[in-house]
Amino acid sequence: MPANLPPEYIETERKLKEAKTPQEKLEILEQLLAIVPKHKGTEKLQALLKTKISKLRQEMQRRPQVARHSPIAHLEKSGAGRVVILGSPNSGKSMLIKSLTGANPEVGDYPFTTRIPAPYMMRYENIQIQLIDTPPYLDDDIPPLIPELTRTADGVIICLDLTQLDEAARLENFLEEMKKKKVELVGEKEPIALAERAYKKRTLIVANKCDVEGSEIALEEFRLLLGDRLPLLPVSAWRGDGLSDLKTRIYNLLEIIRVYSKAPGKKPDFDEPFTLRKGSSVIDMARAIHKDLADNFKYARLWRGKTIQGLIVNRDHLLQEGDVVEIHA
Ligand SMILES: Nc1nc2c(ncn2[C@@H]2O[C@H](COP(=O)(O)OP(=O)(O)O)[C@@H](O)[C@H]2O)c(=O)[nH]1
Ligand SMILES: [Mg+2]
Repeated sequence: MPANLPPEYIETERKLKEAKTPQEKLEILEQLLAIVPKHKGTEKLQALLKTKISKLRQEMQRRPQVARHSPIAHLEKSGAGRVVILGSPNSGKSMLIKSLTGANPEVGDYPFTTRIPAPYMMRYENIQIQLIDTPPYLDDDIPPLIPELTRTADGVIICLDLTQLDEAARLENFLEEMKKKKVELVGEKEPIALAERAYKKRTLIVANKCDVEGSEIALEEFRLLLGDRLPLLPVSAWRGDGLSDLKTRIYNLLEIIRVYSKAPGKKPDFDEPFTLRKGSSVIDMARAIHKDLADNFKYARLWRGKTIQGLIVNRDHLLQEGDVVEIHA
């Protein structure tokens, strides 16, 4: 932190900690950027503020509008994406979240330990992904907040219990009920058009408790029933089997890429990726950094692996995971 910041800056920065809504936070960050003296010694700080502002804007745009009285209104989106964890009572949803995030949701051997949906953050390499623990679904009676919450998600995990043989049949029923409520849970192969994103959700089935004896037989039955409609991954939330693979699969559910921005003559910051939807182009990246950069875009330089080093590209050039982009405006 440069020592020569004006008192007004320090004062405003203090308010940042008390900001309650993302809107408030954004306003304070913009004030900070306006106040900070513009010289060489504060360049890093200015860049940091700009990154924070653009990330917050990105997140706010993604945040769905939910009625204030709704039981999911308190759940703010955060991180690179949101994945809801659904499942029947006692299937191990909370323990799975505990093992993936290191957080401490209540785990119990009685049903309905989790009564209201609760958010947790899972670190995946250099990003955070929000996981939401949910109350269980029942045979004929899906709590209305489940389809509502699922519509706000970027991906879905259904946690099945390998020690409960009726789980697969129950799942069939659940998928049908969700369809009636206008939410379709689909596998990796089914394409999702832009207009369908609100109700078609990429889904992964996790078959939990594979540490239990005889679970292979249950797994085979689940496989038979599901066919290849939805991917099925055996794990043990308790012992840890399959969890590192699961993290990668969760990242893939989001269908995003991580792209890094770079200033001319500087090194990119690989700790601060921008996350963009797959299929995004250079101009989407410019927009994510700052609206002005997109409005005044001239050209960009691209670094990709060992083969592409500073190639000049235009606004429509498609980006890939790991790309480094330097925007010139
Ligand atoms: N053997 C075994 N038990 C598990 C596993 N995951 C969860 N459990 C147990 O299943 C019960 C329900 O777990 P919980 O996470 O509260 O389920 P939830 O109701 O779906 O949130 C608890 O007694 C857990 O100890 C697992 O991978 N293996
Ligand atoms: Mg629970």
